[in-house]
Amino acid sequence: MTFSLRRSDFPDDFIFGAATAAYQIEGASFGGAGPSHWDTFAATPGNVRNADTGAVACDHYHRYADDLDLMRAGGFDAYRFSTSWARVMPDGVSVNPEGLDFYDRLADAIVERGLKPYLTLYHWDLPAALADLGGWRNRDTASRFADYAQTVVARIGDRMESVATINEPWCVAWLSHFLGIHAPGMRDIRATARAMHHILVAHTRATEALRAAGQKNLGIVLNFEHANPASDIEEDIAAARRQDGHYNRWFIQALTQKSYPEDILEGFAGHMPDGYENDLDAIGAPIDWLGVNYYTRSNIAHDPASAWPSLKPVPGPLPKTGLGWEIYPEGLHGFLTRLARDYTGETPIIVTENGMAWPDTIENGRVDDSERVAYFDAHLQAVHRAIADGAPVKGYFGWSLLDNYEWAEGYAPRFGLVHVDYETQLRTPKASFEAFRQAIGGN
Ligand code: IFM
Repeated sequence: MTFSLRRSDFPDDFIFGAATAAYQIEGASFGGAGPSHWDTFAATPGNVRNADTGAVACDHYHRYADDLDLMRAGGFDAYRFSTSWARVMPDGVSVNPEGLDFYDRLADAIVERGLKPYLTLYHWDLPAALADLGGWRNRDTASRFADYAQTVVARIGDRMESVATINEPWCVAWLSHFLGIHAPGMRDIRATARAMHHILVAHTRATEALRAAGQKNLGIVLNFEHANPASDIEEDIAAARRQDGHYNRWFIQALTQKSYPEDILEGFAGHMPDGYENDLDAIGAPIDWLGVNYYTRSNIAHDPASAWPSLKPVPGPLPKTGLGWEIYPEGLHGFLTRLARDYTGETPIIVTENGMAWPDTIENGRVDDSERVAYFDAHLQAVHRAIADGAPVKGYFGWSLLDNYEWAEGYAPRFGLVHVDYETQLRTPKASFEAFRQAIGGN
């Protein structure tokens, strides 16, 4: 099982990598980490499938060296990882030296293997002490985030190829405060409107602080999901447009055009924080690169029975991943070209996550994940087409290096290029890992 494209089909400086995130792999119970809102969310009945938690996860805290050896064996150029705020600052404010020491060792280990480190500062593990103060509803969290960002970068920034502030603001704000699916599990439009803005203030404050400290190559990672109208009736088309607005347009428009989409502001009327307009100029300061996470599309129907945005996702006809997500590589090509055309121009774009869950089985020590090989193949072709069409795409990271903690879905969905046996912590590279190795020239 191989990909149809190889490294030589992409530009010479194109980066191939794999990505992970701290809470999903490290083991939050190790190394003096404080409680995060994911620990408390997972400890509450009904929030996470099987009541799974990130306490041990893939035990990457102790096994990082072996995991990075796998990255090198796969022939990857770069490793995207995140630091845990709750590990670095257990109470959200004061530093845990053990936590910083861990990331110092990790940074060295990445570089020693010839990998470029792509750091993400916030991949959702908000210290519970800050959640107590209102979390992302509280504007002050943005300033605390800037302090944390400076602390991490002061210690490991010298070895980082690039730094992203926030992973997937839509998940931090909408999925977590409107749909209630992720921590803190709220379903409240006012909380959502505030989180949708404060997360960008956090990005801005951190970027300003890191630029002042001389850190280079700063970006942010947004997730995009193609919003497909469930039918060609006018109401469904308008509903899909609203879905596109809060999901795909809100953050990128603020970051590149210093404004929020009018149609979504109307929905948030009365709930945005006072004076939010005064932040937009700073929010729109240039970034050095944009990270794009892409997985699927949604089919959106008008739902007259529900409050704004009066829409609901309905099942679509395309083949699906193990999580029931439609496989739609055209959407990745669509976003890469649309972003460059409408928003980011020549600013480099990096596909920072792309991958699929599948109920893999291990037989005779092998995982033949041919469905995942086909998924990656189709999406790499979409990236290749986008580059040919002029989009400045500079890299592609598969999600994920390891099977890991898939948030509210617990450990059931497997996204890894490498299978993890959670009883023994044995790692087994899958056929998709081998397909990458062959395509990009690992050992
Ligand atoms: O596992 C997540 C990751 O943490 C953020 N992006 C999407 C992935 C798959 O759901």
